[in-house]
Amino acid sequence: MMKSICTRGPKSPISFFDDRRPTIDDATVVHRPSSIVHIVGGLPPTCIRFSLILLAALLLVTLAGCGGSGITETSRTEHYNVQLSLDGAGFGERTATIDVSDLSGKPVSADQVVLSPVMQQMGMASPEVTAQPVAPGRYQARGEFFSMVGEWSVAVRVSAGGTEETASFKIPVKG
Ligand SMILES: [Cu+2]
Repeated sequence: MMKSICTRGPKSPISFFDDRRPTIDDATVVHRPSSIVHIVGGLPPTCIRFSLILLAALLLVTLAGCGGSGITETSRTEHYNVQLSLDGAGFGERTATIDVSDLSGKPVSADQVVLSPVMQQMGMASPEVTAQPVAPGRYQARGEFFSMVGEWSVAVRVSAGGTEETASFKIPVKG
């Protein structure tokens, strides 16, 4: 992509991106003080813009691909809106933040909020974790919720005023 848009004559600084063998001309380009600014400075403006967009896109893909990015999902039960935020949907220890509000948006102070990760296709389950209150309507739990790549479902059981409601979340785990 880069090549088709950016390629000009063989002596242009763009020859960086060519995969042909280096020539003397290329060598002089390569051996110039090669700061990013220097390289980018030699490109036509459309190329610079395109390169920056490409760079940003690559960064996003990289972040999303390694399970390092967070996930936030919401789910409604009979009386509550429940939001589950995970700092990542991969293996290892994760932090889950659960926000519980009533249908008018007021934070719910629950007696207990329990997180229960299950992988239904395989009949697998991770240990349940009781979340601790950290702010009005907000609960937090840490644990190794996921141990396998695939679709997990996380049930969040909210107990308040003697009744219990369960919010379900589908979490794609990438490992
Ligand atoms: Cu499994």
